[in-house]
Amino acid sequence: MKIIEGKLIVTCPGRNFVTLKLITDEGVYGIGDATLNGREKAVVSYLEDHVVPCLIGRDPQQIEDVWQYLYRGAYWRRGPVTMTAIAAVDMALWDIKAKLANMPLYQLLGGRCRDGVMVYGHANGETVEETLSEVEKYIGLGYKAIRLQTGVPGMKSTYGVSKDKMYYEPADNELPTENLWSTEKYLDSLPKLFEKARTKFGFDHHFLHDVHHRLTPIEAARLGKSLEPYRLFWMEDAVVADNQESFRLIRQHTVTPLAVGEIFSSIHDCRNLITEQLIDYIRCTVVHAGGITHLRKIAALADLYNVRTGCHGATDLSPVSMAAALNFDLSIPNFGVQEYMRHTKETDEVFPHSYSFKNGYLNLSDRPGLGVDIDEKLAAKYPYKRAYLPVNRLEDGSMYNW
Ligand code: EZ4
Ligand code: CO
Repeated sequence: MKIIEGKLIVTCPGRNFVTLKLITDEGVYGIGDATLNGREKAVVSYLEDHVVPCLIGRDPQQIEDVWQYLYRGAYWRRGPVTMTAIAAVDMALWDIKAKLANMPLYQLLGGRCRDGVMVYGHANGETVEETLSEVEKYIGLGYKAIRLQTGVPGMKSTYGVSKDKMYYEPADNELPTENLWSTEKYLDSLPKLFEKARTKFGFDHHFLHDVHHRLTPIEAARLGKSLEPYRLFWMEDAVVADNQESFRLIRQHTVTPLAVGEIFSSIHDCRNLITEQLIDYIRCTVVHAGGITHLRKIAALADLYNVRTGCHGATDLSPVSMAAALNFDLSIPNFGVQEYMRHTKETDEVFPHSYSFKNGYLNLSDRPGLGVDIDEKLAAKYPYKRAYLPVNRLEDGSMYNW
């Protein structure tokens, strides 16, 4: 069996997505997500110009060997563009293998470890009251876990807090918009949100919060401590993890569980975080961390150190990534939670999929493969539109913490 074609499909049904379709000489094909928010075309070129030519004529069944060939063979290792490109190939190959086996992928990965995948949704509002009424909506929809974000009083806009609710999209402009940030105002206001949320809703639901890398280690330590009475499921991306040692300092001061990893592209980005038990949840995703093959290695390492997974799942991860993530989540022992932001109707139509939400859990049907497809004709109706994530500045105009 041979790979005879690799097609890149770029579409923007509300936001940009890049998809790789690998076609075999036997007619079976597989798809993989290759979306890297704000740097989409770099991955398109990496795949089209440098990877697809190396794949033509190769046996699509040799998933591990193809992975090693692309990772080691390039000489240049790691980095988000490379690892997203490898991830797309890897997803497409697993899709092909599971279709050949006539099984949903999670069966090939060892079968179900659980009945469904607990997901968390995003409740965000400009004020505490607005956030609380969003929490109420998510509870009404059956969610067991909810991420709470709220505007910082005195700040005009806050990253992670948007006007659109169910389909929140952070890449909001052709050039980066600029947000102002005040650590002092944030540290003062956030605990009040959780105090009110616990008073109103009690302790039956998991509450999460994303700091979006905006603090220094000692500030993060203080925040974790001040949130302890509200028993968060996790505090996410408290600091940038370029320096993995930063988490040691946070860990010394607080028992609020810590999650990080949505921007990591390799096991080496989190090796110390995991082996020194500095975090509780690792958030690497299938699309940005080298695909299912590499993510399974990260999860296996994490399992040895009581670290559970909590894969990134914002709207810039296409339904192809979501389907791949769910197959992974169902089949590993140390799954924790899966982020789930709903895609727009237009996106769901471009990517028909077999997963569905019920009572706080996502589940997959027994459709063979990843359980997701792409409607190329429909995709062609939505041309690429440049869109970037915002940047943050402190009130004096500088960019420092992040
Ligand atoms: O900033 O997906 O946990 N979710 C997040 C997201 C990310 C975007 C970046 O592409 O932090 O909002
Ligand atoms: Co995040």
